[in-house]
Amino acid sequence: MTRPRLVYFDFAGSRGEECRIALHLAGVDFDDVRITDADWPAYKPRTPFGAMPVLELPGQPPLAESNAILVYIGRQHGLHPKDDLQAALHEALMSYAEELRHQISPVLRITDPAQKRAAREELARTVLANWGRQVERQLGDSAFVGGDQIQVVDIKLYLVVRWLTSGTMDHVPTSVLDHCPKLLRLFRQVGAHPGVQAWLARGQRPAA
Ligand SMILES: N[C@@H](CCC(=O)N[C@@H](CS)C(=O)NCC(=O)O)C(=O)O
Repeated sequence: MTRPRLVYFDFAGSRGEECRIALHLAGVDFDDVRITDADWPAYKPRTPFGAMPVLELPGQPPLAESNAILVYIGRQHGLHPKDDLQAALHEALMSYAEELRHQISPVLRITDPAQKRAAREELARTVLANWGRQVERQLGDSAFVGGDQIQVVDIKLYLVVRWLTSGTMDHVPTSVLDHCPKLLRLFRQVGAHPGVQAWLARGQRPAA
């Protein structure tokens, strides 16, 4: 291996996509390795914690956990605050985004149509609405969390907001974060960022 490899499912969303976008914005020449469902059981035991994304760096142990990967990329390439407290504040938001994903996952596994509808409507009304409200309280008037420069925290929030508001989660209305104008503005700013646009224009398989 001569250059970094970012390993994730062939899916243009969630934790893997946020790491790919961060690497792209950082200008890192990396191998975008897509693991198929068929190949996943063989690769899984080689990952640190049995999950992806994983960042493989030449001559180094594999790095797992999306937030650790994002912070590492951010620190190396000026996409994360240098000030320790500012960095910790960004990392708190990133952890809060991961907490949300862990709350959503069990609801997405419900298959019975009536139970699924009820659970997702309840999720939108309670967990998702509250998550947006709490994040909104942390945001200021600038385009991004840390001011007018995009950083890894913004990429993480962008992916989560895109997922929640995309309409791909049945019974979760696209208006679920309409009470969070600052968060929606950040989402639009990240989506309009030239580096993010350039990544999205590569024609990745669209996904929330
Ligand atoms: N906390 C981890 C969660 C990783 C995770 O759950 N990854 C999912 C994909 S988004 C996965 O690998 N699922 C397959 C499996 O667990 O077998 C992170 O932030 O990277």
